[in-house]
Amino acid sequence: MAKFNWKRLGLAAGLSLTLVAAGCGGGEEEGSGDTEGDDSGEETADEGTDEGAEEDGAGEEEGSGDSANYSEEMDYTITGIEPGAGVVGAAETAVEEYDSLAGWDVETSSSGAMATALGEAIDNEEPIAVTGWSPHWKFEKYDLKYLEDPDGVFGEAEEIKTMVREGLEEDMPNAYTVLDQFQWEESQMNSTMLEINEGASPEDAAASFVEENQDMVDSWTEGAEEVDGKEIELVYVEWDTEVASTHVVGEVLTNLGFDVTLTPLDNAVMWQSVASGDADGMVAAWLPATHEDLYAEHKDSLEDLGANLEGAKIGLVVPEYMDVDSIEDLQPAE
Ligand code: PBE
Repeated sequence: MAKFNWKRLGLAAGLSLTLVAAGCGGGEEEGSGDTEGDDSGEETADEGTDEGAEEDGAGEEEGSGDSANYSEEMDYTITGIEPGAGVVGAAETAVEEYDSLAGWDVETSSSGAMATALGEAIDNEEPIAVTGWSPHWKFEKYDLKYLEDPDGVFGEAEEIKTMVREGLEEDMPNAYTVLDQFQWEESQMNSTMLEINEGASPEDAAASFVEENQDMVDSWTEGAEEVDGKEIELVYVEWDTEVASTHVVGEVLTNLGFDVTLTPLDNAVMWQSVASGDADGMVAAWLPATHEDLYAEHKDSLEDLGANLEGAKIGLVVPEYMDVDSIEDLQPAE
């Protein structure tokens, strides 16, 4: 809880600083315009133009100065997440492929630590580049942008897919039906993630999603019958997206009478456990690019139940206030 309150405070502080800054700028311009405007009407028009030009000039100078220092200020470091994540692997490939990232490091930690670092950087209007993905609540909470990736290292649009172990259809046809029919939209996943980010437990956020979206949930359970305490295990990684989706599916299965276990694992272990049949399924497969290698390794021992969400994306994400648009705008350490 403390973490979330702190973030909200931080965001509020960031916003008020921006407003104060904007207010000051506007005040000064108006002031000087008014004073000079008293001298002559004609001049006012000219000065208006000059003023505009000066403003632009100042803006550019500031911008290029910042952008020259961004990479150094960031210590030539991309703020990553869990070591096994596809987006971290892609960032490492980007460091190898882009001249602009020569000598950079991809620092790994956790999705939570990345989010904290991002929030802190934004509070201080400092530059930061994170391994990002969407859907994600960070785009609702902050003004962020993906850096252009002209070499296509981070792939194009991704789907999040559902994978189950072989034999699930025979053993647990009702769970199979639900997993096969589970599919939702970015906005729904976003609102669930945001609720969790704002302090709700994943269980509570999932329960309220199910309560508020009964028609959609009915379309997932259509044709599935209630069971009496049959055990099922879903595996996931503690990425915000997967925490949300896995708990929503877990809630639906619980309501059908299943005894549900949700187990957080590392990415590679998650794939392995479904492929080996240790776990029953997962809703966390990012394809075609993010988990391409893991899919290639395990696809013959899994059943692919198709997309549960379309229009996902990964890439390097920076705050809007950074005057860079492309990975190529960054600067090598060497
Ligand atoms: N992610 C979220 C994962 C997939 C889901 C983008 C952090 C990854 O990079 O493997």
